[in-house]
Amino acid sequence: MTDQDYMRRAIELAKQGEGWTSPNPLVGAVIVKDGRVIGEGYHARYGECHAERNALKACMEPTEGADLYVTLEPCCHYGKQPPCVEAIVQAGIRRVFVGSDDPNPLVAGKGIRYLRERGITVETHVLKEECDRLNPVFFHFIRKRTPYVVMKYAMTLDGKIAAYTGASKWVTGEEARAYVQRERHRYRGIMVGVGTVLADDPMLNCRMPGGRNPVRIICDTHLRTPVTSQIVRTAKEIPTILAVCEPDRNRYQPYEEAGCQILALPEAEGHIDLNALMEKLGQAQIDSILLEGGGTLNWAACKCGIVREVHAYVAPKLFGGAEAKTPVEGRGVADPSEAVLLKIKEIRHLGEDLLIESEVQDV
Ligand code: AOF
Ligand code: ZN
Repeated sequence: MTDQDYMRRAIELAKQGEGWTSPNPLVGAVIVKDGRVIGEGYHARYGECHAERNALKACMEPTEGADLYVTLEPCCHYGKQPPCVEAIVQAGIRRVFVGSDDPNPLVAGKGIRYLRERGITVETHVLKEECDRLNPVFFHFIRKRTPYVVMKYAMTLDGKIAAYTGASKWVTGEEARAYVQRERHRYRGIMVGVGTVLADDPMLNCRMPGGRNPVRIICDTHLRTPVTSQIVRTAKEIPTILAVCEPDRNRYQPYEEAGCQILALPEAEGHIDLNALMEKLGQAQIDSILLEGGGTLNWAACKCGIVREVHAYVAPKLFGGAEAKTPVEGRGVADPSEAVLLKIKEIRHLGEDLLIESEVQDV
């Protein structure tokens, strides 16, 4: 086994925390002595023990002289947990192999320095790119304090999200739809426009067994969400935020009684100021959002620059129709030179469909 193999194992462990650690990172750790793994751990849940301490606790034999492989720089601050670097020193670890740097200003290089000052050999950037891929959300949120927004849609090969009648069940197949449920578990929030609520009356919950429901966020400038909608009726069980520009507070009452939280926001170009909304959601510790449209909201989100990734599920079929809805509508750009530029990150096959994951290029 090489250093990379042990780090790969640490990455696999880190993924087991998916959906539960937010707004903290996914982290995995492996402890190796005399060429054998003697302890493994990962960060399982927000606020609980860090990966390094979990791996140390799992060791059934003395850790003196052992090596630690950890996907993120060990912390050196008192937060909800005591500093991992202290536990590492106390355990007599000889060498530490680190994947990602920790951009958290409380850590940022200080964890590595602390270890080196105490005579521990530290090797950094072991499988850095793979480790970094665990935590795009954490890296964004710790710096910006606004949610990492992933725009998601399912379309036909001719770019339609529904037939001209509005019927959209189904565009993609079963495997792709099951994958979407997994994605809903992974992100803290799910956001749609009121048009989607009026058209589909969706639940926007996570139907993956053992999954976690995202906080539902409805962009509803004029408060048009029906009180009888599934979303409002289940707002006591699943956190639900209605983002509005409606100034008449008397209209909030039935929604608030049903369990919804109303966020009143300034208006920008006839709809909710999405940047103001992101600030507020960040303050509520919502670090990531799956944006499930429709087209009007998707365009507004692209235009104001809050979208970080685009996940397009593409079904090998054609709907046709000049009136059939497309994923991103609004006004659009006037010229190809004004396009929102993306970089393809990954393409996967999900049954008969494709998932194309791309990142928005910073301009
Ligand atoms: C985690 N899990 O496995 C590691 C983390 O408030 P605390 O004490 O939980 O500290 C959170 C910070 O600790 C986090 O922002 C990151 O910088 C660092 N490392 N955090 O939640 C872990 N290793
Ligand atoms: Zn720690």
